[in-house]
Amino acid sequence: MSTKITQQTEGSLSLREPKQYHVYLLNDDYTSMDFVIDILVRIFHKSYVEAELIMIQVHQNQRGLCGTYTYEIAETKVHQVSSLARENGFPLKAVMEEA
Ligand code: TYC
Repeated sequence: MSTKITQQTEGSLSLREPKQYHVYLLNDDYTSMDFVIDILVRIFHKSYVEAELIMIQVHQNQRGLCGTYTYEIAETKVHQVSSLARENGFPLKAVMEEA
């Protein structure tokens, strides 16, 4: 009986705590630094100063962490980056990875 209660508790805990996904921006040679900062402020809700630091991190190390979200939110951010980038003629890409 106590085993069953434990299993049920663990089961409902895993329902309440969905997996988390890191979203990273990738470096490229063509997207402007200002556009990347703008994406970080608008899509990832960073302050201007934080956005500048993340942009420089991506520029130097090829990728940088923008945020950690549930699957659907992470997927939406990745799509928003692609469509805003495409609309503005930049190849900027974001990727997601299980945290
Ligand atoms: N490397 C780009 C440049 O020199 C700037 C850049 C930074 C592009 C971050 C993409 O995710 C990126 N203009």
